[in-house]
Amino acid sequence: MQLDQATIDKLAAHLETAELEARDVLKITDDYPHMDWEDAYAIQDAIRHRKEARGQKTVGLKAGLTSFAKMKQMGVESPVFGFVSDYMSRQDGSEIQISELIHPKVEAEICVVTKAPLRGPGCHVGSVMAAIDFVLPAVEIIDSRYRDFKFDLKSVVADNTSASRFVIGGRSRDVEELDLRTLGVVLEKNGQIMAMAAGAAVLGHPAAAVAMLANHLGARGQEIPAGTFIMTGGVTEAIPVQAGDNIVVRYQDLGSVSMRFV
Ligand code: 0L1
Ligand code: MG
Repeated sequence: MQLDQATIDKLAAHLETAELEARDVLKITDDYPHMDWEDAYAIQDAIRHRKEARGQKTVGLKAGLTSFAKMKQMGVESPVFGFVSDYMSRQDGSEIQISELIHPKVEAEICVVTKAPLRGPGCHVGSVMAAIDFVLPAVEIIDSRYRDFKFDLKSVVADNTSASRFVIGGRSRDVEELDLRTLGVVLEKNGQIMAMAAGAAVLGHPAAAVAMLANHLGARGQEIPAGTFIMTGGVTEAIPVQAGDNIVVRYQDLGSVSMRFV
């Protein structure tokens, strides 16, 4: 690690305050160019501890930048991992307040809930498939705290991978009933198709994102507990939204998820 605990805590407070006040900031590597991956995840952990200390529950884990479309859109080459909190959750079909956010974008995600713990190293698609309880669709609303979504990977990890809101909808299905690779997804904004993809857009198989997450946590002495909700990452590029926009995402075999931005 390159940063001391006081700096980690200061940067966590800086980024979380930007999130809660819906105010953009410059990427933190501008001031801390030597920070390393451990520092970045330590800042994210400190943000999580701040939320949990206030009584906000961590209700899921997320993989981000797992599709080639998203990597290309953001000019990066590897996935990142974060968490979602209870206050970020919104009901299917609900209104989402734009004034609480900076410059939100929506992502269509295939999500899973586990029924057995997963601990890396060595997790692979097979071990993940055996540990999935059920599959369900969600839309993630990302909202980087960095001005104009301009960041590098360490800055974005520190910023909890732009986590902001999420909407679970549709219907859950047993994983045996689905082919996660060919599962089609169509994202519409105001009735117009904006993007479409299949599950294989996520690292060849959405379960591969969960395996990467388990191996990432394993390297840090942690595991994915049974009963964890995991967002595997946007299947398409992220779509910007503004007040008045209606989003509907249709998932093959999993129903749809919708929301309106106000
Ligand atoms: O969930 C995601 O894919 C977001 C990863 C962070 C980068 C971004 O804000 O696009
Ligand atoms: Mg995402």
